[in-house]
Amino acid sequence: MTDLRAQLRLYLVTDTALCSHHGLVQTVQQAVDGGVSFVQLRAKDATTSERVDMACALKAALVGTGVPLVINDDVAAAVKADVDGAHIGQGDISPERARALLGPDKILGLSCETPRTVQAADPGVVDYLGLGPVLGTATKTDHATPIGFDGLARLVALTSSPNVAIGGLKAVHQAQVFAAGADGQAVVSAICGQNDPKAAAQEFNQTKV
Ligand code: TZP
Ligand code: MG
Repeated sequence: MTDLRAQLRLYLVTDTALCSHHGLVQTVQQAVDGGVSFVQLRAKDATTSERVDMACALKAALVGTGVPLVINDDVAAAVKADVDGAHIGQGDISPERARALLGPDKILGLSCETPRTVQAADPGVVDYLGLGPVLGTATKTDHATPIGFDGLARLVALTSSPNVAIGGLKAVHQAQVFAAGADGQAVVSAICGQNDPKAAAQEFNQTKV
């Protein structure tokens, strides 16, 4: 059985503008070569049909890597593209509805920013939690107040679900992320916005500390 906690170790979230330098597929391919272990297609301004096209291209590029691909916000696109799953936020469709659409075997991730939302997440419905934002970030302009590494540790302590920290994280933060007890680190600009996405991914020494 695949170990989701291990797959969450270095989680890449794509950003259409930041990936434009090398192109989406090349950026992701290079990042996976550098050690990225999970990919989320996040294309905020795209239509469902555009997301399906992007996801199909990414899915083809990821064949044989064992790296899961999920789509942010758009469960319909995830179903249509038949990727590994979807990631939703508190303002998206409910986890129960997302699970019903995805079926039992796909991966469902849920963003949680507060103790209340972490405690409300049903491990029978949701496979993993995205926790944050840990630090401030320019990548997501409407993010909630950063929780810091102490806040991250408090959220991690409230859940037995696999989880990944997100928000303003760079390779230099890896020790603090793992010290807080998170299973992994989700990044956008630390990899997508870099000239060499493979080298940027390699900077994340993937030894759990
Ligand atoms: N959700 C919370 S913060 C964030 C998302 C998608 C953006 C993180 O971007 P970066 O560039 O890794 O700080
Ligand atoms: Mg969302």
